[in-house]
Amino acid sequence: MALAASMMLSGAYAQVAPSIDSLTVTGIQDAPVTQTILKGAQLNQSRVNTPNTAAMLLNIPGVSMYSGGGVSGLPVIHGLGDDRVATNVDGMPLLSSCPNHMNSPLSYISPSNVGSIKVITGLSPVSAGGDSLGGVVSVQSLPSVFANKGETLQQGEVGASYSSNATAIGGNLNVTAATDEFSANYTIDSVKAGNYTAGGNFKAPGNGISPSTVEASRYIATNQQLSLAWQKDNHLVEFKAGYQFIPFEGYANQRMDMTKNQSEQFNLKYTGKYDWGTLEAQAYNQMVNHQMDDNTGARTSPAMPMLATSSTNGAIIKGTLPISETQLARVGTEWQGYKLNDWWPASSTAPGNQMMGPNTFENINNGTRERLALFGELEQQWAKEWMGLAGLRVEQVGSNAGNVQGYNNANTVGMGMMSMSTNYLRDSSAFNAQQHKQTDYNWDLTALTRYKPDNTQNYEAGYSRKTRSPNLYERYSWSTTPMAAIMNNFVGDGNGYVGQITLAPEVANTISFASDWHDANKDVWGFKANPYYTYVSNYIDAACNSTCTANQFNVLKYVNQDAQLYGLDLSGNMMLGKSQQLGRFQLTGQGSYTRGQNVTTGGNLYNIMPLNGKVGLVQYLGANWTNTIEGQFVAAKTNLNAVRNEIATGGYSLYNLRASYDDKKYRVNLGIENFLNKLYALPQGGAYLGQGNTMSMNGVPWGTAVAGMGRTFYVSANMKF
Ligand SMILES: [Cu+2]
Repeated sequence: MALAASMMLSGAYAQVAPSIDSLTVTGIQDAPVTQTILKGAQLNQSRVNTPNTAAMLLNIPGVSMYSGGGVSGLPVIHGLGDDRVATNVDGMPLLSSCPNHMNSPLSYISPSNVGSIKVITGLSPVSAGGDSLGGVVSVQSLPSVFANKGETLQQGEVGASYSSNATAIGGNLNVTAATDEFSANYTIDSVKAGNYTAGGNFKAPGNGISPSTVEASRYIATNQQLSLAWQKDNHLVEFKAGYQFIPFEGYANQRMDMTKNQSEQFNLKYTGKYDWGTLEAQAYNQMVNHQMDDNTGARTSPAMPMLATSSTNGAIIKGTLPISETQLARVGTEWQGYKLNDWWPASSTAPGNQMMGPNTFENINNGTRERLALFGELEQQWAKEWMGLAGLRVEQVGSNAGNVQGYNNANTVGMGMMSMSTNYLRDSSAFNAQQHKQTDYNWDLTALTRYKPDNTQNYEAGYSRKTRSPNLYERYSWSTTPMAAIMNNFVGDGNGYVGQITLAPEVANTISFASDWHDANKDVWGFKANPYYTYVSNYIDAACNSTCTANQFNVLKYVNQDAQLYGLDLSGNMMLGKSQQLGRFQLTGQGSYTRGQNVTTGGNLYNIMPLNGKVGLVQYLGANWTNTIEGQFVAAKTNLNAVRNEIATGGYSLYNLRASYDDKKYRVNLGIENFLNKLYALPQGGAYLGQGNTMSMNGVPWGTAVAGMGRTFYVSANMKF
């Protein structure tokens, strides 16, 4: 890095011309009231002290995160998480290729390579994505930079970070060479951390190893990207090749750790501006090679290799057409073809162990999921203060999978008193006898209106219908034997899951009202409120598979039921005053309440973030310093999902201190998170399974939630050159 930096430093500073990456269309431009765009200084603040891109969204009201691995969070918006959120990176709606959803879409981009983040928490237009239920998370990598006409430029950025808890270290480098027409960029980001320690004494059952250590939380990850871009007049062509290598990532709420994840990505995009509007055309490919095992770290179960490979190919064509001064149309089509194999080779470490041999266990064999979508939407300015948006999206989702087999073609292993039932033959025969091919015809609709009487207030109200087809694991996981079923789990609750081929798509009907009040220049005060209600028909929840026991882990099956979610997001900021010596002071606050209920059973939905809020006091000192004292307050989680034996978590408050210096060339951040070293359980962190015999369904006692990180001191520095 130092060598590259010194080489680049010899290059002359050049003026950076803005790229036409963000081509805007003349005519009406109106953003959703619940849309948050993180860029510039705000984006830089959000990437401090995290290697996890999903965690960058946590200051947005209504957004929370299912945590698992250290770099692979899954965003949750208004109680709907994981596949239910339309998540894309540089326009690619990637999928998790793992029975535990370890390799989440946002794990393929490191925070240092994020150029901007757009999140819509409320009503989202159909053009923003399909095959999901509501919110949208759209992450763009750093935009291509071009030189001024007739000039060349070389520039870059180098950074390093350290966090005391878990001794997390990271480094990143970004170099660009460009002319006015051509731009080449390379980025690399590497992170490494040990197991973190909880605040206070985290006493997990059987934890004689090291109290307060959260086992299976260490990780090592590297993401690299090479970007080439060419622009001429009103045309921009971008090619991005990404490579990820994760040799290890622990999962404290799963029975397995990731022992390898390797991904190659290719993304080719064209953006052109024409007399009639803007054309975007994109094609992408991702190949994933994923491995897990459970005899790692503090786990005592025998080795059980689990492998998955996938390929994703996709194409998107979108047109934005200003029809008149007051009308704007968007039309587009999307295709995605996804292939998945998930198999578990016979385990060699337990000779004679017929539970796991002599065959290869086929979890998903030649799974395919193919989406084809068409959408059209119209924005119209009715009057100076009023605009309306209406859009329709139709989507066909076809899924299929081949026949399967268990570790052996029998229903029991062992003999006599030692005989144990696996039902491998019974379950695989029943699965193979069914028709596997399923085709869903889905349609989405968004209709809303916005009212902006003046430049201090903005309102939005409307309705959306969104549809998500079941993923391959929800449809094609087939084995009911606990040892196999517990490996199919992407909610981190410790239970085993069995799929159901005939599951219907989930349909969410949402009504939402959003308001935004602020002073005319948005620099003194602001206040936002967003109440919402969603009814989900055929919500994919879980039911007991055969017999279930309270306060234990059980085998469950996916079922269609009905659900409702409602809640309220509030956020605000206010300038408190300024002085010559102490700078300006701002008070910021946000709060979110979400309630999720299963209408069919009358119970609660799983993993709903309890009432929570943040209050911050921010000091802007001079042109470059920003200092923050923040309090984070979370209520106890008492609305628990009964069928999953969801573990209750207590209420807590955390306090953080942050300081950052940012000028054109240097950026330095330091601070202390959780400075009172509070011991707390993560409300959406799942059941603690980081140690012990995790291969046995109740080999680890039920009842401990994964603890959050204790006090950590962090420092990071970046330099542009
Ligand atoms: Cu995995």
